Amino acid sequence: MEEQVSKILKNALQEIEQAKELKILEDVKVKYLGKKGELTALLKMMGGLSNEERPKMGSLVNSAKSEIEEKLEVKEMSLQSEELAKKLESERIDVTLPATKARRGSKHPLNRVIEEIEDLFVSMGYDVVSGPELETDEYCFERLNLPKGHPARDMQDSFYISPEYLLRTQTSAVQARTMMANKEKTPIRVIVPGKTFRREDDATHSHQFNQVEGLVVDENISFADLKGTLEIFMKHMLGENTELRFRPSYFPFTEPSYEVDVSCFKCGGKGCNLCKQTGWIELLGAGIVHPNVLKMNGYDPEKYSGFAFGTGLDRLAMFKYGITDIRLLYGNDIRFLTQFDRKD
Ligand code: 2NM
Repeated sequence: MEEQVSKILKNALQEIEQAKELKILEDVKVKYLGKKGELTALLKMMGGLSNEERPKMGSLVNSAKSEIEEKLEVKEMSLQSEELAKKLESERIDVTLPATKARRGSKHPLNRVIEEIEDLFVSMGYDVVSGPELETDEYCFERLNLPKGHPARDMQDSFYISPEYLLRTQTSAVQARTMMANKEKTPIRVIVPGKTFRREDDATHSHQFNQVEGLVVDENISFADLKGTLEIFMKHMLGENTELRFRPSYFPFTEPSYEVDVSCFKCGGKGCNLCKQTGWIELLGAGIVHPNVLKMNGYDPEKYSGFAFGTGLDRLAMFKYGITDIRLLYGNDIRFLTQFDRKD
């Protein structure tokens, strides 16, 4: 029986030593120490031994048992840490790998220009106002001193929805609305950026385009205020060296009226292909608000005067960024749009 114990012990220790996985180690444990295990069987046989033999064999079997238990525990711990290390290795994440690139959108050149203009005028105390794109004949024409029969109201040039409603041909309708809505008839300083619509479509004209118009109404407003304001505006947009030239013109809502040219920012006024050798580029319309317009919108022309101006944002953006075809602004071509994704 002694031999049997040492044989079992030897086998058990060897199998424990060779176990490569926790599962196999568990099988070994059951094989020797389980209810039907080999060592357990020996313990059960103790009853049949003589009184002299029993203590000796008992201590022999028990010490074999504790040696096996001890080795099992040591092996179990080493297998556990081995398996954990393997798991950690296989599930490792390399935090230094480059991340999937987030695709950032870019600001449309028209919006860049609009925001730049808004920031400038807000800094001078103006409000930014918007209004409906579908306008009434009353606000688009009547209140702007374009009575029925005026050639600018021609069906050929505008998108009429009904005899009364049309897509606005200029944002001035919003200025009329601003004057009418101001019940106290206090001074006004507004700019109105927005979409406008006309029945034309070629390389330099789109049926839809963007405008910004400005209106100031106060006491003692003069041409000097208009001139200074437009100078600040254009120098800010196109560079400090920009010069302005006012040419007499005609608009029904202003008197006197002007076409305003800026010195060519490509050649500095010497003459080039951009300014068609003239040194000047026509960019704005402007004037002193017609007394009829003030009167029709509730302002007393004896007390108040005002100036107004308007410019095409598409044209301004094209000059500022050197864009040669207006249709690029509305084509949604990502190769075009991403070129403006940087500080100027
Ligand atoms: C322009 C040119 C000249 C203009 C006039 C008005 C209003 F409402 F006061 F009558 N708003 N905008 C105006 C004047 C617009 O655009 C080329």
